[in-house]
Amino acid sequence: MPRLNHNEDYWLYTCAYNSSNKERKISSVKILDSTLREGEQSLGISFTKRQRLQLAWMLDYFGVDSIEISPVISDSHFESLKEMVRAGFSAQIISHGRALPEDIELARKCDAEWVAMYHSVSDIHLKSKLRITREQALERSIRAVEYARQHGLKLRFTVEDASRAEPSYLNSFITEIAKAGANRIGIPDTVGVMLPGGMANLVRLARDATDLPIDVHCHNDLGLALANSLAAMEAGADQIHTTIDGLGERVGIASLAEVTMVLRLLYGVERNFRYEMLSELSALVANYTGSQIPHSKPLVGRNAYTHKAGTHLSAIISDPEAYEVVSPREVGNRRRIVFGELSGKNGAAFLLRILGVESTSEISRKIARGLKNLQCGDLFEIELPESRELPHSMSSGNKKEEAEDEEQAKGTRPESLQAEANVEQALRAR
Ligand code: HCA
Ligand code: CU
Repeated sequence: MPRLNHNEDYWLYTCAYNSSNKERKISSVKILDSTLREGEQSLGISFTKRQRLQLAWMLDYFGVDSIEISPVISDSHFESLKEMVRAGFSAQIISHGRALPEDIELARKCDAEWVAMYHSVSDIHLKSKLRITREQALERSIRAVEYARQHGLKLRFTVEDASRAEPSYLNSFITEIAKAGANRIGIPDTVGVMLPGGMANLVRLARDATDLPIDVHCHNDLGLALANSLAAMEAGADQIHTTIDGLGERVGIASLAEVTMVLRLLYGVERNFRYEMLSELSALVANYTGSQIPHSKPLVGRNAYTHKAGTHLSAIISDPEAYEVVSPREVGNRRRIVFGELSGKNGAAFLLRILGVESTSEISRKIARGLKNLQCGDLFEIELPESRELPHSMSSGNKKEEAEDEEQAKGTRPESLQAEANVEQALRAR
């Protein structure tokens, strides 16, 4: 039967490769989930009040730091926010709206403590969407910030379309907004056009303008939302925006599952999230909206733990870690094995074994050949039970690094340092 014990030495070189270029060590980062705001901007996604509350309850239980919703959209959203505030969640409830007194008033009517307001700062938005000047945009924004502060609210100010804004205007806009009393600055890549390095530059620009904590909100138009969110975090953003399955306007933003698991696995950030709820959260959204979780979604999709090619099957059967970096159970997903044309001798042998049939190498070879000759592609799949634990962390950073430092000081674990030295040497030799 499968050997299911995790062997940390598998990850030594992965840790070493990943650690060599990190801009800074990350010890903690917050998650704001915007499924109920940005997520509802996805085509075909619209929740009832009851569904919003159930999702909020589950997101809170999962452990996100903040949950965002806009009371401006409809009465039902307004009522949802009201009830979410009343529910006394551990997560901060954020009332999202425009930088306008009337939107702030709605937040107040719901007794929200925190508002998020956004205003465009790029010339294209000012000209084509709002038809106002840069000066008018700043003036209007400062007025909204002061209004919220005068009414005792805490606030995040998001500089919409920052990734297309003129830098000196962006810098002075953020400086003035901070002076006016904002508590956080949100840096979005509204149209998803930043490269990771570009996103880091934007965050640095914001940090030059203010000491306020920074949120990052990356759209996925070119498939870079996750990479850009991480780059922004490495450059100093302390809160990442996510949605379940990366839902959102057009093709959405970074996904909750991917961001939280990368933080744990590759950065060693231990946040005690209930990762095992990730698949259930996806399934709930799919169920509420009648849509399907895309099969190819990392971690929560049906294909995330489906193994097919013969060489993969034989490896998975003897040790799942050969092709899985997080066990399916850890994210509430299931492992599946596909039998058919590509199963090969080892797959055939495994099939016979689970059917209780004694097999020889000759028989399994014949079955493998028979499956191939059928030319029917995939014939059927089965779920394969598993009981493997998630590796503590594949990161050489933070806690793990401290532990290793301690062990190193005691002279007991030089392997990871040796691995890093090997990687650095190989890189230098190029
Ligand atoms: C929008 C804009 C926004 C705001 C992000 C934020 C964006 O959908 O209206 O408030 O952090 O992507 O810029 O979602
Ligand atoms: Cu957005």
